[in-house]
Amino acid sequence: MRLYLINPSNQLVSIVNVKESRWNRYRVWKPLGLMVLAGLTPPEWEIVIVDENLGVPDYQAMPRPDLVGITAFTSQANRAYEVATHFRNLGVPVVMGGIHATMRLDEVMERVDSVVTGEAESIWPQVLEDARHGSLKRCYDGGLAEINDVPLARHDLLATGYALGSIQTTRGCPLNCSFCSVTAFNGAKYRQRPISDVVREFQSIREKYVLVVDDNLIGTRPEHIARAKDMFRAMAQANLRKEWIAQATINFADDEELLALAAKAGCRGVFIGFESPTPQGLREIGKKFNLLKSRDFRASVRRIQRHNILVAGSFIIGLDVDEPGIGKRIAEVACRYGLDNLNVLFLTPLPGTRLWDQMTSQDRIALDTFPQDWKYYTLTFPVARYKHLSLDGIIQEMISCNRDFYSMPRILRRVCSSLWQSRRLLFSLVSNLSYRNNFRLDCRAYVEFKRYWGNRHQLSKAVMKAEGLDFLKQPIRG
Ligand code: B12
Ligand code: SF4
Repeated sequence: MRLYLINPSNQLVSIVNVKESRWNRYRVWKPLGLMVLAGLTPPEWEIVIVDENLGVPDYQAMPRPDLVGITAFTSQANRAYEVATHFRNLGVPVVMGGIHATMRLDEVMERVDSVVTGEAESIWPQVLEDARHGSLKRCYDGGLAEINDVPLARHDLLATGYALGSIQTTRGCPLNCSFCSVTAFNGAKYRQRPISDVVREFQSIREKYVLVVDDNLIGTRPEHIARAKDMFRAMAQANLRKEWIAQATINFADDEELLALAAKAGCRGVFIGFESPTPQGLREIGKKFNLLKSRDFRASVRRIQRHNILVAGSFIIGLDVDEPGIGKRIAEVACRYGLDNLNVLFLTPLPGTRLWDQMTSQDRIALDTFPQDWKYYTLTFPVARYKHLSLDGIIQEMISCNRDFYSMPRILRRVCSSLWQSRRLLFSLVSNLSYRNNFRLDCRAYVEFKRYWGNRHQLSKAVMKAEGLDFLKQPIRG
């Protein structure tokens, strides 16, 4: 039995576009969900994982599979449906799973043979068994997995072509920020994998550099942090010789012992969501956590960096509190905090989030012809109507923010400061140049996006006028 597991591409996502920018080789993450599925698959299946981010293969020339499994984030849904159609036309059954399938079950069911919602650990062997007997059900629900049942991912199946390996050590996040799908998909309960599994899986990764994909590496409560420390101790003791980066919340900075252990275990960088430069913004998205104890962000960032760990920060543009000038303000704050990298995204309503419900009820989703418009749900395009910012306005804010933060003099200053403070010079240089280059690609993409948006707007205005419904929509500025 032959199984293809496919990660569809979205050419509009500049960070996975390796052909456009060689720096992206250091930013393409492996499709870990498919490697975990492969780990759950019995040996009688011959498995091929296709990651279209590394190039779209000639499917016609490949041997006919018995089953195709497709994963997709929302931004990959369009391409997922194209791939599904290709195989279904050949009579090959197609199963789709992952976050988009879970949040848009009806849409996905119309386009594939079978859908798996939720985490797959408890259900995938059953799906394969049914496929073998030609009796696939239309829908399966995996719910939330027992964390001890998460298998070791099959790193051997994607052994070449990547600069970085990846691993997951925890699932879920209790914080439930309004724009984020993690709590809706992986649950509010923070689940930690057995430390021995994590160490064994690290040992099976060939790459020296690894991305820990956890949404919240250390969790929020004392017992989570105690377990994170134990995990770091075990990693150091196993002498893994890996260097890794991870995502964490700002409380990572609050415990010197934790930082020292993380650095000893190979932590070289953390990606932290700061989200908004104002307390009002943080309250709007429900990230009250960042406001605790009247936190000094500059001091927190510095504490992390003292352990030779780089800090990349993420912010959002387009909150209801954001007014013209927000782009420059974010760049200024990011420099003041001393961030090594800045990643700014447009506020984007993703299906399944509280923000989605709110924007839908307020009729503020501007690109809402689905599934076609999903390709723009990459967080790098403004797909909604923003309170104080027009389409042109919000794009200009993004450009001015990136232009400020990634100007060559500022990059040089940051790289020199990493050298001076003995942080990772090469990491700092590569990541800054990569972000600068993606900013250039994104600027090109905005031109095309505005054309697409303009056509869509004209069309919908004409249809509504013809139907006498134009009073229903608020005017879209821009
Ligand atoms: C790593 C990661 C990335 C990597 C991608 C790596 C890759 N190729 O997979 C990078 C950095 C490139 C990335 C990019 C983006 N990401 Co991202 N990313 C993640 C992150 C942190 C972890 C994903 C992961 O590896 N999880 C571990 C694996 C084991 O879990 P899993 O993939 O969910 O798989 C399980 C189930 O879903 C299921 N399953 C999955 N696929 C399939 C397929 C079949 C057939 C079956 C049966 C089951 C099944 O089984 C698996 C085992 O239980 C998630 C957050 C999260 N917790 O999921 C966000 C997340 C998926 N990303 C998100 C977003 C928005 C993006 C971007 C659009 C924007 C951005 N800049 O971040 C881009 C777009 C990428 C694109 N190509 O279009 C959102 C997606 C929301 C949505 N509705 O789509 C998430 C949920 C984060 C969030 N804050 O909401 N991301
Ligand atoms: S943004 Fe981060 S902290 Fe907030 S819910 Fe998502 S994973 Fe948790």
